[in-house]
Amino acid sequence: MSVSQRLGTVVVLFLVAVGLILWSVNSFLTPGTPGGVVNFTSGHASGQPVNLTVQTVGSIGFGPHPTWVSYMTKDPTTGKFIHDNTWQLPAHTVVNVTVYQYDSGSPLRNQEWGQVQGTIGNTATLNGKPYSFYNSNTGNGVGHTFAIPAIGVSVPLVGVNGSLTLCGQAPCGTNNPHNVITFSFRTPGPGSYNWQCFVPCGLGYLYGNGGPMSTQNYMGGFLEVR
Ligand SMILES: [Cu+2]
Repeated sequence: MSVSQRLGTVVVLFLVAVGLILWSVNSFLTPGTPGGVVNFTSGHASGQPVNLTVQTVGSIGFGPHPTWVSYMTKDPTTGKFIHDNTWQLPAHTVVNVTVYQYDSGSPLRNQEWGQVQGTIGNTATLNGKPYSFYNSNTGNGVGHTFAIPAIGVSVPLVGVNGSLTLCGQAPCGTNNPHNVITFSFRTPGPGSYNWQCFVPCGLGYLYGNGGPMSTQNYMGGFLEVR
């Protein structure tokens, strides 16, 4: 190999190394695409509640991260579940939430997350039965939580039996094992508020808090209150 060939190889290897470093720094710093906004304000009559239906899936099955856990939102116009988890909502309005929970669960690291908090009546229903606390050391544990920290909302989403064949391709249909959780909360005044899951459900990431837990539109999104 001539000197210029060797030099060429070194330069190429150097550029590849720089490229890899830039790529990993960039992917570490980029929180991901925020996802689209689902509009619940158009045609909303003042004083009427808003119905928000979501599903939580153990693996989304499509997109750049098909193995990641995710929320999906039911588009109020088309009735289809879509991967857009930022919601435009009217201010000072009751939101009736229905969660179709398709993921398995486990004991919570923090039992506080087993408490239903900040909802109307500090209560929720699990498959039709009211509950205000779920002991995640029993049954199938808790899969995810739904929380809006700014207004103190936190609801444990009880897991399904992990030994069953679970839905691995969103949107999931109700023929798959699931739990139905309902609760209501009141939106605050106009502003942007984040919602998120607090269960470290990012399997395979540091302490479970990376990947879908730290990427917008998987285990979190925003309420754009108007
Ligand atoms: Cu989660």
